[in-house]
Amino acid sequence: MTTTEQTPAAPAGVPAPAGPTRRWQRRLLAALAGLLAAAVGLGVGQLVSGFIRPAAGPVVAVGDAVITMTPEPVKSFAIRTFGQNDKNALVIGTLILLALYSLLVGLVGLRSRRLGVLGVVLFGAVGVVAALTRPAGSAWDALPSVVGAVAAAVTLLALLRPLTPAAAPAEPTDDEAVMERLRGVLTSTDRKGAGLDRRRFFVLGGVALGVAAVTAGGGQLLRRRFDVADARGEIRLPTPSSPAPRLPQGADLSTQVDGLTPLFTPNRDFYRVDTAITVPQLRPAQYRLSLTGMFDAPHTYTLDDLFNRGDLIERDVTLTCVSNEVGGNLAGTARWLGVPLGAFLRENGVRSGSSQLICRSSDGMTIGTPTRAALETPDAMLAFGMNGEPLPVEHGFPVRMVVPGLYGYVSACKWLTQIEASTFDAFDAYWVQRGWAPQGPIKTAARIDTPAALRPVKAGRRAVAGVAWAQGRGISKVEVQVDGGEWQEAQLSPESEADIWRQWMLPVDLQRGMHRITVRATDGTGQLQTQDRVDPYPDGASGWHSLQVLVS
Ligand SMILES: Nc1nc2c(c(=O)[nH]1)N[C@H]1C(S)=C(S)[C@@H](COP(=O)(O)O)O[C@H]1N2
Ligand SMILES: [Mo]
Repeated sequence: MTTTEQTPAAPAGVPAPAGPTRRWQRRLLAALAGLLAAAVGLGVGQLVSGFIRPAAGPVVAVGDAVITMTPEPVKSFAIRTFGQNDKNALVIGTLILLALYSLLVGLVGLRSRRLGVLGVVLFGAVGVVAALTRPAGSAWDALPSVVGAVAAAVTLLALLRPLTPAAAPAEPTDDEAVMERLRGVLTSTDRKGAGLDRRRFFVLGGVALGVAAVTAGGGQLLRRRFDVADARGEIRLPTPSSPAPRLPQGADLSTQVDGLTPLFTPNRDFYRVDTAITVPQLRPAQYRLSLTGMFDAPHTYTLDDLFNRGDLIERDVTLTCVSNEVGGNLAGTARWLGVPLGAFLRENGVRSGSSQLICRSSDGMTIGTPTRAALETPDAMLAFGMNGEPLPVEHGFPVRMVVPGLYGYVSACKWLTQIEASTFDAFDAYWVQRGWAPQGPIKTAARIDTPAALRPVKAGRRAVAGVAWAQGRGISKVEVQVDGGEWQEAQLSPESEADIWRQWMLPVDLQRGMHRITVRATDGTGQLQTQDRVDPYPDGASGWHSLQVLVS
């Protein structure tokens, strides 16, 4: 034990608390000091990042790095478990880890300032490395973590000081030192003993908390400068020369069946899958789409260049994520507006030797799309409109790619800023580096929306309904089986295009008890959906969706 842990004689009249109690008190406060230091560090980091770019903030940078480094199974688990909230879960997880770490740093700092400061430096270093290894950053991105760490270290030292006496020698050796020590004891504001100035600690702690709140809030305000919501609101979408085919009367079965997915997914309900903790904010006026690589005459385009073309198309396309489980909801349908991709690529002289388009987004994401699919899929496009609005910022504003028939990870690059014509041999895109298949054609899928699994259902005639998709091939038949009986053919929403899902519906008499309902689809080529159950990794889930319902 060091002298700081000893219990000096208390002034007369003031009961001295037992040694262990104060020891614990001191440790508790030291841990709190660590926590407050971390809060100040994050707040200051947030403030500085407000001057640079939101993604440079320490928490975002570290979270981003965690996403990049997370092994695929964990990432899949996160998408499965937290769905749209996977990023919030990550940020909260990062904050909890940091909080625990900072408690420790406080405790260590009580023992040794040097080690405490080292702990802070270590965290700052993690932030710096994370920020500098982000694909789309600059050296400036390190600044928030550096300044934040300095602020945290200063805070830690300031808060630890009232918890420990001024460097008194372990054994007072001369009279002067003894007197000094005694004076310290007698004049201490902390009536409970020397070296623990609680009042001073709490005053400083309050100041730290205030600094943390003000800097974090200031950072938040500064970040608003980057927000493009207003600019998006001012955009007027052009009219397509080739509008989407008119849907037949009564096309949307969800108006008749409760719990059935609507034919078109409203933008606010559209699933979102990406690695962006802070959504990229691209200013429409500054937007550029550049073409590089294997093109004979590559151009760079502004948003107006794209809007003012005479060959704009509007198409209905269902987007699907490769991470979607059997029965999952990582799929959505929208009416997209944009530039026909095939014509666009030919115009720039894409070379026949190119097998892969490396699509880059402003945040450094790379999505590798087969050149052939981009050229030959009739409804493939550079989309800037979604369900009659400019693309929502989370869905890729101002421009993304849409190629029907391919999972999003190989076709649907959001915040698209560059297309490099290349080959599959030359480059593995982000998800391929993580073991996902380079080519990702969408597998035939059917999902039961209603009744919901294990939700009580009333006996009688009930509509069993859902959606089925096989983009590019279309759906020709959906069959339903109850308790292993005969396969019954379901009614389908009217055939419109092969690129969107079809709703299906079948009235079924359900008696009391547990029942198993299974669905399977046949695609437009007559191919029955495979019954083989496989997980999404590495090229998409397959198998028949089946669930149990309790009928009462
Ligand atoms: N820039 C960027 N684009 C991206 C992704 C991403 O992480 N970053 N994810 C892809 C994946 S895996 C899918 S399934 C679709 C999802 O598009 P949505 O979020 O608009 O539904 O976007 C694709 N485009
Ligand atoms: Mo995806």
